[in-house]
Amino acid sequence: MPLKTYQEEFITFAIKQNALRFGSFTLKSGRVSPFFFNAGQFHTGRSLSFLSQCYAETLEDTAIFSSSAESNTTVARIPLVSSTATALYERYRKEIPYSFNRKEKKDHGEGGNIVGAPLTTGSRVIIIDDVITAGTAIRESLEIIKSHDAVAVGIIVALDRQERGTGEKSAIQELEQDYGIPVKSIINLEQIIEYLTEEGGYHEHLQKLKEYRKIYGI
Ligand code: OMP
Repeated sequence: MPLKTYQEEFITFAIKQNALRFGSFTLKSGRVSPFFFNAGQFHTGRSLSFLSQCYAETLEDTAIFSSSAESNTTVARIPLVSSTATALYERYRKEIPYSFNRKEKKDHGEGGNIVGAPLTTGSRVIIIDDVITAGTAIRESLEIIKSHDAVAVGIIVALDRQERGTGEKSAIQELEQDYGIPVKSIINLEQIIEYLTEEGGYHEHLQKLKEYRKIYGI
């Protein structure tokens, strides 16, 4: 599938912001990767606004919204959700409650570890996160949602690295199979490879990405 304009712009911008880097990086899974995506590099108002527009456009592109009630809540481990909820309203006039979980449970004030819209029994949740590699981080979010008796209806990440999960299938296929929900991404590794091929000047990186894909890809 050819890259959509926002996907091409996303890769260009991510490289410019140093969010998408090429080199040698040890991942959480222990795999040594020739590329790394660091969403923390979108750390200015302009770049965060751009990133959230891309999440919003990806969400709008999927069937997740149309198959769900208007009362979706978004949740993530980092406050990417607040900016995406803003972008969804500004661009599409969709008013979506959002929440995220803090790492440590607060034992004063209102207490608890969910900030923002409460996760109540039956609330429908879309997870927004940065990257899926083996799927461990996303599974933690899914467990949090389950522990509140809420229902995850979809997952959106910035980058799908298209790697194997714990078995022979991709991490995303495993998630879709285990939880029965769609997983979408702004971009994936295949699209980065396609972009780099077209841009030229990335010959060496391209070779390494393809070698890596042979070992850990699906
Ligand atoms: P999994 O839990 O294996 O799916 O890895 C995803 C997490 O790894 C992300 O939420 C990040 O914390 C981190 N990560 C990145 O941020 N960017 C990458 O390109 C790769 C990873 C990673 O360590 O796999």
